[in-house]
Amino acid sequence: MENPHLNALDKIQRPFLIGVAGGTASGKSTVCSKIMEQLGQQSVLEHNRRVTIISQDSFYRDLTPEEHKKASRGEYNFDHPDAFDVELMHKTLLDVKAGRRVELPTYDYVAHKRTSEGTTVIHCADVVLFEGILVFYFPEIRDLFNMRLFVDTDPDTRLSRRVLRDTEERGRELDQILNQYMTLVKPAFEEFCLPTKKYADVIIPRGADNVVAIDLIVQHIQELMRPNRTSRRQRNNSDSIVGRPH
Ligand code: UZR
Ligand code: MG
Repeated sequence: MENPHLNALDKIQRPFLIGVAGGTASGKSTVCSKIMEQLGQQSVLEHNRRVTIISQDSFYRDLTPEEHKKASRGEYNFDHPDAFDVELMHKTLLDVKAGRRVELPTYDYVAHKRTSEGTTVIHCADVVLFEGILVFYFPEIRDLFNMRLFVDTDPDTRLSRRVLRDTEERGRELDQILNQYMTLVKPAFEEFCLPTKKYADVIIPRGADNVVAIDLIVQHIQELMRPNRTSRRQRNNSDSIVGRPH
């Protein structure tokens, strides 16, 4: 049977780039997966996929031996803007916007470095979601987005998720996780991530649990992608408060 979403997606001229920011363990990846799923894309093979997700985590810099020692003691600040390879991130997103195929480095959270296992190839898509703690921090990257979402989940919920994730998936000890959270993660969130909430077009309280917000966002994306649509501005003769199609 024909997928109506695919038909709508067929008509988009260039990638519609959506930035998804929010604190650690706020549910950014889950929100992205749900948006993708609701656009009817989750089951499509990567190279045919019209909606794709890129994570800012792919752009963590390789650490110097000195920084690596700090990281093993839990003292390296991965939540600071300097931890990212901004140049590569910018270049990759420009390539994405230009509809080119890009290769993402693979990052290993246990070894804290890019793996030698190779890159992940991302093919040109119609909608690209770029998620990460600091995706609105760098002006040259922030300006590339057609729509900006901020996932706003309570800090206690985020901390409890972060503890579970770091112990289960990243092989870390509880005392190290909590110490790192209090000394690095939380202060960096307050200094660098939280102030970028003001750049969001839509703030999503309760993250991925917020089915109404996700539904509205998906409807809006579908509306923007509808072939021959009349713009909201033309219909209402007023500016739209969500999204800035350009
Ligand atoms: P999300 N991070 C690691 O734990 N290890 C690394 O090698 C690289 C990053 C963490 C980082 C940040 N902080 O809080 C989090 N630390 O990944 C961002 N410490 O990812 O948004 O999925 O929580
Ligand atoms: Mg994540």
